[in-house]
Amino acid sequence: MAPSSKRSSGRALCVLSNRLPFTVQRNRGRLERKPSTGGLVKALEPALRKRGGTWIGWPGVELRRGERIGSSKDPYKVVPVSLSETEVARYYHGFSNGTLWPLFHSLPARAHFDRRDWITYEKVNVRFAEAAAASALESELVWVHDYHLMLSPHHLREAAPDARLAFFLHIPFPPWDLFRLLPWDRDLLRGLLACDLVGFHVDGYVQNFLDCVEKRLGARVDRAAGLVDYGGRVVKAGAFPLGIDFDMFEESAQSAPQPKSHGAERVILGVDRLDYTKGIPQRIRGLERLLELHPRHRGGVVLLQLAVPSRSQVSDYRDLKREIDELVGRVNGRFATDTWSPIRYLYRTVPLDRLTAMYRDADVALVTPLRDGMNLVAKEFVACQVDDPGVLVLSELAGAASTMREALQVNPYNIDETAEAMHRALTMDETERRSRMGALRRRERRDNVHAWVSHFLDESRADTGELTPLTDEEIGSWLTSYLQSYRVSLFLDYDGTLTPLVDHPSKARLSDEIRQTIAHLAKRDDTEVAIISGRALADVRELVDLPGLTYAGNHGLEVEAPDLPPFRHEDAEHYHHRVVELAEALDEVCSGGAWVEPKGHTLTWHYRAVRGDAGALLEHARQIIEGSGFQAREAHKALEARPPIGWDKGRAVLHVLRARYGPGWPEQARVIYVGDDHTDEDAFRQLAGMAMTFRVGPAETLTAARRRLANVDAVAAVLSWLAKRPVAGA
Ligand code: ADQ
Repeated sequence: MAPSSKRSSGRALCVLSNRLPFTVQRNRGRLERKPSTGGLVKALEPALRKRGGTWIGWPGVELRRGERIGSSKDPYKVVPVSLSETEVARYYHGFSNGTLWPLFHSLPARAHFDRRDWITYEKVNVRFAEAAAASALESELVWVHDYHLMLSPHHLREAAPDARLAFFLHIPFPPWDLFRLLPWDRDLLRGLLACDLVGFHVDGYVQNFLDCVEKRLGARVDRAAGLVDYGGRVVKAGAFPLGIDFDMFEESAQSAPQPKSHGAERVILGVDRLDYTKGIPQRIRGLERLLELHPRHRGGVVLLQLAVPSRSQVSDYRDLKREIDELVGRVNGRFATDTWSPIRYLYRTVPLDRLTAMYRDADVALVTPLRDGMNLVAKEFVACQVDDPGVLVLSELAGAASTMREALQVNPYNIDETAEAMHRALTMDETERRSRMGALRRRERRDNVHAWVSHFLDESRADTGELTPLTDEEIGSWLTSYLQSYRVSLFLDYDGTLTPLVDHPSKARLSDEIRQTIAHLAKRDDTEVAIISGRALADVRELVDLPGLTYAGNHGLEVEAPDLPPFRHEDAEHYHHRVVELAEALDEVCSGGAWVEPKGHTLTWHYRAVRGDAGALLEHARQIIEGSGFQAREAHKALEARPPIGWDKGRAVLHVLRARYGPGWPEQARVIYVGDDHTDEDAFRQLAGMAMTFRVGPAETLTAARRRLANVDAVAAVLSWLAKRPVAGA
């Protein structure tokens, strides 16, 4: 996608979600819309209608060429993203529901990891981003929803660098030890960090996310403020607990038909999608235990369990259905009498007025998921408690538990505890029921879904804020235990690391502060400093102009160090004259500001000054370089032509370390490498596990470095910390 940078100041909203606000079905060749009843759609729709905008999503059917589903009567634009059957299988059932759903719900044994699912997931995410790119420029905000679309923000950011992007995750964000199981964990984090604002239901998920960002990407985070410094761009992460349309549920419960007769049975209600995260089998066992522990409830209590059919194409879900059928049969078989059976199980969707009547008339709601992002059923039950109040038994592993404190909270895996909570709920006196339910209702009425939308949109408009500047204490927390009292061997790239990137290499000058710090470091007996650059050695030596340093030029093909014999890679010599020929051949791509910098054994073709799309020119230059027998490597707005001799900055660093300290160098010195470029990635990879590596600057590319530093100022702070550290062995 070609980048564009204009941003609209209008108030239009662009929503991206897996599903559109309605499902399309093909009925005798004609497309028909069925509105979605989900609470989220009900909340987002008015916001979109008010502000105008676009909703982008999968319509639920594969559209044929030229088929349209938008209508001129739509209050906002509807953009369908059509998916083929295979794409639905791999992106939706495969990666979204077969990998992310179980893993994010802390059930890793159920997650499968299939590279083909991943590839399709990425492809579909790119397609969503492409569909949104045009609207992004006209919108005040692009709001991406849920785990199906975690990569889209990254692709959107590339297409519309100045767009305001936000994401909300409706399921839990898992702790680092689970998240790291995912082979593509870094890609997902990078996807989300392309946003300005990333929202979760509760603070626990925010902290898990920040933990993963820090540990996996080495980005700086401010946990208290919920900020991430991702290569100099600040991203805000926050908790926005979702609410429901309280008034709608309350009114429906008030007007729903009253039961014909109030039976003698007390009702414990369960309402769920049929999903293994919802803990339905555990709940049935809980009821069985209740009847064992407290026989007085036999004949007097019934568990009414509603289950909406869900994802029935997936075998795990079919197995679950079978398991529940068998359990219901077993428990009913064990306790039923001529006139009573303990479980009534309905496997279907029920219309709203029946659902709200059931909520209203239930004595106890049993909401015991094994893990749940939020859980709206708990909130809907509370909103419908308009008469004699019942009691909510709630899993402490649902996001809802963090605010619904007055519920009776249980660990859903603890069957005895669940049984005792049911008993307590069934025997609770009215005064206690009223005070618990009163508090729950007041909170849900106030923190309803409309408040949630406003809160999220307000936050997306607010200034993201800044992280506090890097402190010595923070740098110390990264380096002290690694360095101990070893000597330090420090390798520093030049352009973009020690100096900001500028429009011409000749303008990249060291600041006095950094020069003095490096000079100071070089004078220490326990520190060796090397400057390792893609520039010619003589060039970089002249620019830094400090004694006592090691200089490596041409990505390490030539090295000069105060204590070592000079090094020239022997095969590189053969390429000297060929560089001159290549420079001439590249003449034809030196137009519109592009130019060639011959550097002895290597050469750089720069295109920073080319206006507009340089894609075709870049491709042509690459062909010339590769056609001349050189390797072409991307650098910042440049292509590097290097001899194909298997030598890079990583190998050069290892050469220096071995030459200086011998093969046992890891026992002699601690290595720190700081760089900002693709060419530094070679060193990050070679040194993995044997050095502290820092990647400087904008973060859209993934890195093998251990940590990120935002800019040259952050590098200066690290150098200054190193210069001030106590002398080794003192
Ligand atoms: P879900 O996993 O779908 O949502 P939940 O929040 O409980 O879970 O919502 C289920 C919805 O389905 C409720 O609105 C409920 O009324 C409805 N429903 C269930 N059974 C029904 C039946 N038999 N008939 C009719 N309606 C029925 C995901 C996350 C949650 C998060 C929501 C919103 O998994 O944790 O709360 O998104 O962010």
